[in-house]
Amino acid sequence: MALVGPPNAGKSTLLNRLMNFPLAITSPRHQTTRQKISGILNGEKCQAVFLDTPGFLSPRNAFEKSMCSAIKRSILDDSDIICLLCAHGEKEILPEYLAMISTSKKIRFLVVNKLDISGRRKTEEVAEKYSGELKPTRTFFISALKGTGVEELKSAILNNLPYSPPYYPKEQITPQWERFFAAEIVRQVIFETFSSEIPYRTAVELDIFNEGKNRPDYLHANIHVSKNSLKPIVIGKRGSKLKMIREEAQALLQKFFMRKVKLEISVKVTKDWENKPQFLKTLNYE
Ligand SMILES: Nc1nc2c(ncn2[C@@H]2O[C@H](COP(=O)(O)OP(=O)(O)OP(=O)(O)O)[C@@H](O)[C@H]2O)c(=O)[nH]1
Ligand SMILES: [Mg+2]
Repeated sequence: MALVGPPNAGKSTLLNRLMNFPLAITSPRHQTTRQKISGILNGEKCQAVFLDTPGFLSPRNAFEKSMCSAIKRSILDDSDIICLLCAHGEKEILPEYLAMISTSKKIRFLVVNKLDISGRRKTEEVAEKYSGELKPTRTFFISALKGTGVEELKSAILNNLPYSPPYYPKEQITPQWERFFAAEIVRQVIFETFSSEIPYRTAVELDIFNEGKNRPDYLHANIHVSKNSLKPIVIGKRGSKLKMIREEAQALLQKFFMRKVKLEISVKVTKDWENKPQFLKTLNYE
C-alpha cells in the first residue's frame, strides 16, 4: 500500500500511526520526506507493506526529480492499494498526479486527514473536490495525529491486500538500513533547529555506523550544505549550534535504537549537491 499526496497532508504521521512506531520523521514544513520509507506490518495471518513517499512536487533539480520518481514508482509499480491523502488547507493535488492515480487500475482510497482541526464539513468538501475524477474505491475521514478513523482504514487496507507469500521475515518492521534512519533523525533535528532555507539546502550522510560490543555504538554523520555561507550558521558561535544538534540527535537515536550510541557530526560544503547525481546516489536517492 502506498501513501501518496501533497506535502504536509500527514502521510508520515499516518505511516507511524499504522505502524504504531515512529519510523518516519514528520514536521510542519513541506517536503520533509525525501525518499520512500517502508513499514512492514505483521499480523497473525497477514503481512502488509506500507510505503510513505515524498509530497507531490514539480521538480526543479536532480534531487527533486529523484523524489518524483520515488512517488511515481510507488503509485505505478510498488503498490496494490493507493491511499491518496489530502487535508483541508494544505496544497491542492497536482493534476498530473491526480490523473496518474485516477487512471491506474488499482484500489484507490481517498483519505482526508486532519479531521480534528478541519471538522466534518470542510473535510467532506475536500473529498467532493477530488471524488469526481478519482472515483475512489472508498473514502475515509481520519485524524492521523489523534488516531480517529485509522483502525477502520487499516482494516480496509488489510482486507483488500492480494494473497501472496510474505515478502519479509515476520520479525522485521522495515527493510531499510539502520544507517538510513539514523541520518533521518539527524535531519529531523535540523528541521526543528532552523527555519527557512537551511533544512532544504542540507543533506545528511551517515558514513560510519559501528556497532559496539561492550560499549556504545559509534555513529558519524556528515551534514552537507550546498553553499559556503550556510556552514557557519549550522555550526553556530564557537560550535554552539552543532553541539545542540549533536546532543539532541544522539538522545533521539538512543530512543529509536533502544541502546546507547555515541554520535559525532561534521559539517561539509558540497556545492550545489541538489544537482549532483553522483552525490545523490551515495545517499540512495533514486
Ligand atoms: N491537527 C493535525 N495535524 C496533523 C495530522 N496529521 C499530521 N499532522 C501534522 O501535519 C504536519 C505534517 O505532517 P507529516 O506527517 O510530516 O506530513 P507529510 O504528508 O508526511 O509531509 P511531507 O513529508 O512534507 O510530504 C505535522 O506537523 C503533523 O503533526 C492530523 O490528523 N491532525
Ligand atoms: Mg512525510
